[in-house]
Amino acid sequence: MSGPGQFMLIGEIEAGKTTLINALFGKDETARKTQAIEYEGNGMDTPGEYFSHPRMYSALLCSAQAMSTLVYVHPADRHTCRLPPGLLDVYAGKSIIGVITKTDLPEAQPDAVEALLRAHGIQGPIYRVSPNDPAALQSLKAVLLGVDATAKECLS
Ligand SMILES: Nc1nc2c(ncn2[C@@H]2O[C@H](COP(=O)(O)OP(=O)(O)OP(=O)(O)O)[C@@H](O)[C@H]2O)c(=O)[nH]1
Ligand SMILES: [Mg+2]
Repeated sequence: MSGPGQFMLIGEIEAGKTTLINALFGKDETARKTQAIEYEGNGMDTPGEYFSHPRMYSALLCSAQAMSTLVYVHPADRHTCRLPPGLLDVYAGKSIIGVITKTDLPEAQPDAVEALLRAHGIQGPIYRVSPNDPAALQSLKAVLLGVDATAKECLS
């Protein structure tokens, strides 16, 4: 079966990774702190510590090996980025995209954050999401989950 492939969410603690994966898969639950790698469909959620603590990079990169898409998740109200140059480019042939979360917050500055992500080497598409923007989520779903998932949702 050909599909969209596996994707992995990467980003700082409280970036909004679990909230995002829950929204992508229609899980109506409040995100709890992620303690270990968790799988949902073709997606992988990682604890922010794997990204924020350099000693955990090996775990992050080991898990990234089998993924076809690496999704760097960053909140719209955070103006620093700890993405080390080249961390996500260790493997050739992966799709690397950015997602800016929390665009609903009053202090959100998605344009500035997008520029920040570009400056840190994210060259692929950058999506902006928030809980009150279902259309934006739908576009991301099409990319990460593929059209089949969208069709399934329409039937339910
Ligand atoms: N306003 C707003 N809050 C959000 C959004 N996404 C996440 N949050 C909140 O941000 C906090 C952290 O969200 P999580 O999804 O747990 O973040 P995480 O990246 O999974 O964090 P770790 O598991 O610690 O790595 C929670 O209180 C969420 O409710 C968003 O788009 N808008
Ligand atoms: Mg989490």
